[in-house]
Amino acid sequence: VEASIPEPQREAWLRHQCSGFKDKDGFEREVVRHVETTLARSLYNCDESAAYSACALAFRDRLILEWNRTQQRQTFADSKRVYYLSLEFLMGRALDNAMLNVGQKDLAKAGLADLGFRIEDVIQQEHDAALGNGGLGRLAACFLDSLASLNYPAWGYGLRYRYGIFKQEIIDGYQVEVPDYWLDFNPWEFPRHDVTVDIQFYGNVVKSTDGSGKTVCTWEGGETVRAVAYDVPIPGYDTPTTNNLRLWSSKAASGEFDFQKFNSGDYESSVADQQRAETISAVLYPNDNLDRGKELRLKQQYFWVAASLYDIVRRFKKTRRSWKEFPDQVAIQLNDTHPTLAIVELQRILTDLEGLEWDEAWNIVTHTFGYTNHTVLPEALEKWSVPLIQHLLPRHLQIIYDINLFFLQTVERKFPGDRDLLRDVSIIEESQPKMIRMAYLAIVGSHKVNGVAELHSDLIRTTIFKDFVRIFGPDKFTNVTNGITPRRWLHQANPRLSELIASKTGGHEFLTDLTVLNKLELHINDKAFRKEWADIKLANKVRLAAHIKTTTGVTVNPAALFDVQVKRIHEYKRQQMNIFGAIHRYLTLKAMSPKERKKQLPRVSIFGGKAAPGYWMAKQIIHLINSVGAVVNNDPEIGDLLKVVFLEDYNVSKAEMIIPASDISEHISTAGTEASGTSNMKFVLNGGLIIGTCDGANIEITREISEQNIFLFGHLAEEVEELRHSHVYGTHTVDPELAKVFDEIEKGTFGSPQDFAGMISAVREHGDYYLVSDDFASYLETQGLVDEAYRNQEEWVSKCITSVARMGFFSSDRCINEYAEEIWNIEPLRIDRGSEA
Ligand code: F55
Repeated sequence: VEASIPEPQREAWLRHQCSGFKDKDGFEREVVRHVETTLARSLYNCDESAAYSACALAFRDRLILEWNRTQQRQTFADSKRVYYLSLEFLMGRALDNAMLNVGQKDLAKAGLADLGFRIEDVIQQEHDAALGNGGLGRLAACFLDSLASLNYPAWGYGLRYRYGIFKQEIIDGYQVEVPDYWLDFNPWEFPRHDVTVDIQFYGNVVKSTDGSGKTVCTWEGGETVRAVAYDVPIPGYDTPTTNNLRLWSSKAASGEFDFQKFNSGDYESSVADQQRAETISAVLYPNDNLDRGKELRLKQQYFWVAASLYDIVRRFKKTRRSWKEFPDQVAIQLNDTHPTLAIVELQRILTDLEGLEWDEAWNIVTHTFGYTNHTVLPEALEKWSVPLIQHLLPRHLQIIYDINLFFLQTVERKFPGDRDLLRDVSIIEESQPKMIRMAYLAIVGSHKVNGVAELHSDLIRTTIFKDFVRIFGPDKFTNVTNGITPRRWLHQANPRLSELIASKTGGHEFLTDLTVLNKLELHINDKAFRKEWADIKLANKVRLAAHIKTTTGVTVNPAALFDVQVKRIHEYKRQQMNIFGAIHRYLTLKAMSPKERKKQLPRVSIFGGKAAPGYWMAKQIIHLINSVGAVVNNDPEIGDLLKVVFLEDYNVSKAEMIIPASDISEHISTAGTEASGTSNMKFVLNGGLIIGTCDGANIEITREISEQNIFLFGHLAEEVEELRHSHVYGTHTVDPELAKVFDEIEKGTFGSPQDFAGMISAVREHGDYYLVSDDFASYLETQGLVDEAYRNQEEWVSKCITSVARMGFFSSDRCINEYAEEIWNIEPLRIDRGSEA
């Protein structure tokens, strides 16, 4: 490639190649240059927001150079790439991460100080990129960080939503949703107006015969929407590798609006066409673990999948290899079933457009895809109605029927005459209307299916997908336990702890090999170290206390035990049990004599999380938390002994502040319902302990850190089904301590009891599906153990240090290496440092 450029031109290019800044002076020069030219401001009107913009642009310039080099090198090496398809990437802020990953935060801190700014304030100016709901979207973001940090050739593909997850405001104790318009100034994305794909919808299928007598299907008519690529650089930590996240934005295929219609006076319909096109990438659906089957959501899925596959196939074609080599060059991972149409779309490209035979095409397809399942909750398993797919994607429906036909034929050959089995595993559910079971389609079209924690992977093998294990054999189903990136969730979120750990483990190696943390155990008896550890936790709590004060007006005592539950609000995650527990604590304190009360341990009960806008029960839970807070926080008899606060608008950047300030965090889902959980890992890594059920990754955390260091309670997954049955058939009474809590709510202590009647009747009248009553006694007892343990601060700090030392397993680097070896079959590709470094 290089040899084809004439020497004099090459020389001129190389001579003028920009190299980004090299030192503090160079950084300051770049910041000032961006303030004065790019932003058209000056020393006299450079506020923190302008300082952020200029600083981001200076780092962006640096990233671009390494990004370009990475992409050139990966193309030249022609090695296998992995494509991570996810409808959600919950990235959070980029600047701090970019500064740390390229290793120049200290330099930037000093440079900004010279210019009159505090780096913390500058970082805070950035708006979170919040293109996700919760764990699934954040996992995708951690994976991108690990893929780049481990030098894997990898691309993410997603949608460029104009509105990410809504901003949550709490008004009079209720959640109010406000649109999250985040694109006003986004220096981290690069529009690629030359990279577009036209995507077809609706229309009909025409059958014809080609010269050789073969039937050919063509998808004709309908409407077209244009996908435009926006690229986001993903820097690896301590490596020049900078991967690409490509997000698609929708617009009218005819350009701004249809000029023919416009000129002929049909203004309204030309504008309507444009708006309909732009609607596709307008907004992220705010449901987590719930499928609602809306047409626009299906359009989003196909739009994104078709554009991504076109792009991947286009890149493959440039290598001029034969189709059968496709799976040697391309691995595609499906983040849940949301991108499952990719399987159908690739089969369509290979057969209808490229003329391959069905079997050859299908062989390529199944060797390309891997599918990750994130839930066993029935309401979260995607199904699309056959009439809807027929209408929107008529050719895809035919292909799905063919995939199903051939699949059921292999089942019939393996298990002759088993009609029940055929019905149970059919991709088409014979309901009214018929539904397409997307998880089944994803399994049939992939070579590997994985769950996200051991218990979860066992559960999918033995329950929802058990028939497929019989059909395909056990090797197709595997486990890859989730992980988190220690760069963001330790180094960035908790810089002081990161430095302390570095000082005890011989540098920052733990950030690229988290198992190095085990060296901390050698220092467990070092007094000064333990003191420093405790001081850092206290400082993090002081910072959170200040945030609580400014955002809620509530004063909390940083010496109190901080008890945190921050995650999406969902009945299965059981925030209702937590707040019932807090009410119980309040009643217990109220019943005590002042003397007895004095002996109690002060606690701050901290909640945060968004409810899906249409999830009425989740909103009721938020309202109850705020109503309890309003009473408890103003009760002079209680004082510091109990505070209950709900933190508004929980997001990634708030998580970075809240998690390091936790003493105990709650991961209390009904056993068998939380696939993994990842915040559990973040809390322990930041020196907090957890109270939790035997669910998801809590079990593996226990295995690693030992039972001594975690507060487990509640029934086990294998007991859940029987307990639920016992509720329905009558013998069930509410736990007496929980009954007292319900009585108090019904007395009106926390406001109008009607407001909370739904939450109570879910337990008392509607079968207590999530086993709140069954686990309540065990929960209270274990909370008592937490109080007791916290009183012994020396022991407590030991538990925290020991736990952190044993968390090495939960790095997303370990997790990505497992995917790379077991599922993708890809190797790292090192990028040389540019001449300047
Ligand atoms: C979003 C949209 C739909 Cl239609 C379905 C699910 C979701 C979603 O947000 N799911 C989600 O966040 N799942 C979580 O994935 C995490 C990463 O694997 C797990 O840790 C967590 O247990 C699981 O609930």
